[in-house]
Amino acid sequence: MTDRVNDRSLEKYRRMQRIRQFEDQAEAIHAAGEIPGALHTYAGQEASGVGACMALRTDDYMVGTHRSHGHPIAKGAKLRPLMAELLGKATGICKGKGGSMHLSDFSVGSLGETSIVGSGIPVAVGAALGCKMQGLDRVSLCFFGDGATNEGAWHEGMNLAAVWKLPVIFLCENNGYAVSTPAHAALPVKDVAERAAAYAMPSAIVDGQDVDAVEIEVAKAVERARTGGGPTLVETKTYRYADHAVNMGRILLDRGDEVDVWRKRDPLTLYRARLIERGIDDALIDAIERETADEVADALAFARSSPYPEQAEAFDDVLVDRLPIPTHLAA
Ligand SMILES: Cc1ncc(C[n+]2csc(CCOP(=O)(O)OP(=O)(O)O)c2C)c(N)n1
Ligand SMILES: [Mg+2]
Repeated sequence: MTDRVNDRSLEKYRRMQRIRQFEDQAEAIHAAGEIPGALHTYAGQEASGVGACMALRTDDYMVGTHRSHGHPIAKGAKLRPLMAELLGKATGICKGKGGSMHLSDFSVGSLGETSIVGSGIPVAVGAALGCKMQGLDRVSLCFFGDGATNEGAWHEGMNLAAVWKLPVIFLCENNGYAVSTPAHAALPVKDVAERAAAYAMPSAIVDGQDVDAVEIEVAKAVERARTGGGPTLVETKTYRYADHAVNMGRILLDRGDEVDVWRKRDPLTLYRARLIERGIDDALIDAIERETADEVADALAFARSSPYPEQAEAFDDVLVDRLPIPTHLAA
């Protein structure tokens, strides 16, 4: 195994660790009342986000969902501004105005997340249209859940991207549920991937707990998009460990022993074993885990010590600057 392959594998492990430890920390401080609002964690789904983002270039676009702390981290975003945003601080990536469900980090191509299920799809398709019109070879990857594929905006976006052969990767993270509704109760098809046929779009189903498998499948879709072949729908079969949103009191759903079953195929445990199989030293992997813990602790200390935004800034950056009023309309 060459050093380059090992470096890449370790980077995937590092990004998955970052997400897991960031989420564990976020859940703990949310329980302690340090984070306002709802918090949807991504623990369990790390291989899906990291595998997909490792197949992208930094200047490619990425759009997330309400469950998207992991997506910008997977794309290489720094932790300090993300954690500060969760705490609503002025140093946050959206200056404290976005919070957990509206992280965006343009420095890594992350166009943001949205709490309206399915509303990221037109944004990703629009970004892809922009790339095509400007003759750029950037692609646009859109994450969404199984539930989002029942939204009208999803079907409209799929259709338009297919008709105009736009460079989009539709990445469905099928975790089996939309809040407490099992996917089988809301979808007439067994696999979301089947829906691609309605738009004459290629599709693939991949093990969402296997970071390498996800990267390989998404890389094919990226290549197709970049070379003018149009969009692809990739479905990752994955699982979220926590409730739909954490620390919300009464659990609305009894998942039996399902969580334990999925934990046996934890993406980090699986990948650690694969790295060792490839001859990577245990100590190197342990060091990554320790370094990540330091990074997350540093991000939290930074967030805690940062100021809240000034009241006077409440309307800054929320809308475009006020447009000049045409003279014939001015009083
Ligand atoms: C348009 C819209 N409908 C309903 C909701 C309430 N809601 C928030 S998340 C969610 C479930 C989404 O499920 P899925 O797309 O599978 O994503 P997951 O939470 O499983 O990651 C729903 C119904 C919403 N935020 N927006
Ligand atoms: Mg879901």
